[in-house]
Amino acid sequence: MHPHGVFYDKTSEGASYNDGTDDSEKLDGVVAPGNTHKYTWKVPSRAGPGPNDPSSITWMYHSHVDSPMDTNSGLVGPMIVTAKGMADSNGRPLDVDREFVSLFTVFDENSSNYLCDNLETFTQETCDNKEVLEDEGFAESNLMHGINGYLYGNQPGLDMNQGDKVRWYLIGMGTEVDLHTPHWHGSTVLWNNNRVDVMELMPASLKVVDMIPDDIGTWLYHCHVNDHIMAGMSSLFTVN
Ligand SMILES: [Cu+2]
Repeated sequence: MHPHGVFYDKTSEGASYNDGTDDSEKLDGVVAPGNTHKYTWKVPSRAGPGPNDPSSITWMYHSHVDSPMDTNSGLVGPMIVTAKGMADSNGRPLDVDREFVSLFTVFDENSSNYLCDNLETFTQETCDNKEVLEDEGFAESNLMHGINGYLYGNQPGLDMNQGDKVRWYLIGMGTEVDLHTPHWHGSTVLWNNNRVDVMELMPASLKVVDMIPDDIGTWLYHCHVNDHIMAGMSSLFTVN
């Protein structure tokens, strides 16, 4: 498990590469099934919000054994840091009513550790059938254009009240197709004191925007890249 942004020493970096340290002793980069490893990640002020940031920001963590394959298997998550003096006892920013994390990525399930398991569980095929694996239509069907892994408006829980202070933590991941432009209908957001209703995300980008929804209703929240619109990269949020 490799974290972004926080402070760690070599035994808590969570990445195995030729850095001159002894992986057989530190064991942080590859933790085998059934084994455990304790990571220590410190949060000095340089891991918290910067001068132009709001009261909290997001980092992320992900498996770094085979980073593309592991993140396409879902081994990726957010990590929110709130400025000193701005957090409640749970670490949440005091000046915000609602927080939402959105991961924009095209999960490539062709590159997932679970491809063969999924084939065997949900179809009559197995990975022994190379014709299936090489079929263009099958490969395309495994590109899941999602927000938090949800496609075509199926993401639950994006509910808020009119006038709430809503914070959106945006995370991009993926490869060269993963240029995403999250767009909110019915509201605008502030990013870095700029007024926008569309943001720009590249792989491993981390951005925070604040919204005060004023327009009651259920609204589209989607990536504005044409190919991604057609492939279902959309959710709904509701302002009560
Ligand atoms: Cu997109």
